[in-house]
Amino acid sequence: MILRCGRFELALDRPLVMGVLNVTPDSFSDGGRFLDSHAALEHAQRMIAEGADIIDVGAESTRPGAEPMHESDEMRRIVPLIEKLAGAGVPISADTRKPAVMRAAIAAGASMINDVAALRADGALAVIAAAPRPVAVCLMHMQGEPETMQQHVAYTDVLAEVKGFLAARARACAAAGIARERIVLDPGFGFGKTVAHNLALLRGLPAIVALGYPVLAGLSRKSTIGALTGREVGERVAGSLAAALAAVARGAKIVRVHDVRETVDALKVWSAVELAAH
Ligand code: 9MG
Repeated sequence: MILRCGRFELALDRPLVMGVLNVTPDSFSDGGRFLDSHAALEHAQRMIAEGADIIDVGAESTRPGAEPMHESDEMRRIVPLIEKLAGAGVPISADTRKPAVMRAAIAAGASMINDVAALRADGALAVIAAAPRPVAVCLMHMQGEPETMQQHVAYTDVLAEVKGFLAARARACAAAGIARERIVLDPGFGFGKTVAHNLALLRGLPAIVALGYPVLAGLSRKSTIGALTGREVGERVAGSLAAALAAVARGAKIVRVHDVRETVDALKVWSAVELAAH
């Protein structure tokens, strides 16, 4: 299995690490430490040196309770950063829900769009279909909107509903002319889900993997890890590593993480045990 990611072609014969670069003032997990663009660049370069395969740059917070950000503010924060990182040697992903920001990010050199709204915004599918390069797209499941998503969480069968949604969004991409080698699916841990829902999705991940697309899992430092360990955000590395390994053991091909060095080491050991014989 390969992922077409702009000018990159990523082999998915081992799990890949996507390093998180938040340039938002209120990111729940790094407290907006990388608002300053020099610090953000340094952090990205550190994550690449530590072995990150992809860097995901985002400005709009999507943590529970977060309000939407104005399009021009979002562009101002991420586009210059993507321009500076585009030659860094790994694909740069733009974490955005807005079609105009997607278009600007691609023009600035982004190789992937990470959309927590799975290209449901008006015009989003068209932007990806018309991109000048075959940028990859991560289609994530989210129930509700970040501002209120943890207030009214309701599923009859969370795994079946998330799987059905992701299959439908992949079909929408196919209908828009987006090749399947450009698509990544993501159950959206923590996005309109309780701890029990997140655990059910993690246990049931093979059912989503069975759709035939690479699956991305993002559990790093999330509140589910806090609930299971009793740890504050900055102390969730060990819990996040266990969650990442549980995800790749169930077929996830990409893990989205804050702690790149630790995750790369954990995956090296996991891969040596699990993949060497194949
Ligand atoms: C932006 N963002 C925050 N959490 C995420 C997750 O779990 N997956 C993806 N694709 N993006 C996320």
